[in-house]
Amino acid sequence: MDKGRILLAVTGFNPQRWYELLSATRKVTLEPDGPADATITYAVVWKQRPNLLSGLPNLRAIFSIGAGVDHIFTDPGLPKVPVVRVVADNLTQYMTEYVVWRVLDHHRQGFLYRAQQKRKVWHEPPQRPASDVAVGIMGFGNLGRAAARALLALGFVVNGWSRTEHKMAGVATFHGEQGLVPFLNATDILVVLLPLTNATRGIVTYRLLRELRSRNALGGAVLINAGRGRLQSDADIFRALEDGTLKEASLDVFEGEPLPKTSPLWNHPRVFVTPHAAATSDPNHLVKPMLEQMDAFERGEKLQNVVDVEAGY
Ligand code: NDP
Ligand code: OXD
Repeated sequence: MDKGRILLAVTGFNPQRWYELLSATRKVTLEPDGPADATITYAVVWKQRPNLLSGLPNLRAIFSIGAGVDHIFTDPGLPKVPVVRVVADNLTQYMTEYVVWRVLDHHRQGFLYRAQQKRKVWHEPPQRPASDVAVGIMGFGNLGRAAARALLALGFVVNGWSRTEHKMAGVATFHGEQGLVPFLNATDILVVLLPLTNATRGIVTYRLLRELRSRNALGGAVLINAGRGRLQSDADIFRALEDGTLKEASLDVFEGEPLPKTSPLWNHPRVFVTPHAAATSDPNHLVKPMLEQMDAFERGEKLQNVVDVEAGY
C-alpha cells in the first residue's frame, strides 16, 4: 500500500508546525482538491469545517489533534471511518501538572495569600494535611487516572467517577448514575475531566455542586474543570460561588470560548481562569506517533485509541 496523503483541516489556530512535521514523511494537503478528492487517505483535524470530509472517497481514518473528539462529532457530514484520539505521555503529563497545580493552589490557600500580599498583610492561617482533603476526579479515564496517581503520591484522599467500573489501589471508585451522588458527597475538590458527549453535556449544574462536601478542611467546596466548557453551566458556577456552595474555582474551559469579556467569572476574586490551556496538543510530541500509526495501519495493523462513536468518546 502506498503512503496515504493527509488532509490537515484545522480552524482556530495556525497549523503551520503540524504541516511541517506531518510533511516529513507524507504528502499533506491543506484544502481538498474539490469535494471528492480521491488523493486523501487520512484527515488530521481540529474543529474541521462542517462537511469538509464528507465525500472524500478514499478517506480511511480521522485523527483528532486533541484527546477530546467532540469537536469532530459536531460535523453533520462526518464520514463513517475510524476516529483516533490523542493518548500521549506528553499531553497526559501536561494535564497532570495542571491538576496538581490547581489542587495545590486551592489546598495551600493561594487565593488568600494573593489577596493578603495585595494588602501587605503578614498573617499565617492554619495549615492542614493533604490527607484531610478528598479530591474527586469526575472522568476517571486516561487523564483522570494519571492525575489520581500524582495526587495519591502527595497524600490526598482520591475518589474517581466513571461510566463503567474501575479499580485503582488507594482510590475510592464510583461509577454510573447511582454512584454519582455518593461520589460527590465524599468530595471536597471536584476535578472535572469528562469528555463532552450527549450523556455528559451540562452535567455540572448548581444542583450537582450542592452535593459536594462543603463542611470540610478547606472551608468550602472547590471546582476545577479542565474537561469541556459545555459540561458546565457558567451561570450556575457563578451562583454557587456567590452563595457559598463553592468556595473557589479553577476553570480552564467555558460554555463559550473565548470566555466573553462580559462574563462575571473573569473578575471574580475566587476564580482562576486559564484559556483552555491545561494540556496543549504539542505537534513536536504528537505528530511522530500519528505518522507511526499511519505506517502501522498500512502494514495491516489495527489503529490504536479509536473512539467509540456510539458513546461519543
Ligand atoms: P478518556 O476517554 O480516557 O476518559 C474519559 C472518562 O470519562 C472515562 O473514565 C469515562 O468512563 C468517563 N465518562 C465518559 N462518559 C461518562 C458518563 N456518561 N458518565 C460517567 N463517566 C463518563 O479521556 P481522557 O481522560 O483522555 O480525556 C478526558 C477529556 O479531557 C477529553 O475528552 C477532553 O474533553 C478533555 N481534555 C481537555 C484538555 C484541556 O486542555 N482542557 C486537554 C485534553 C483533554 P469509562 O472509564 O467508564 O469509559
Ligand atoms: C484536547 C484539548 O481535547 O486540548 O486535547 O482540549
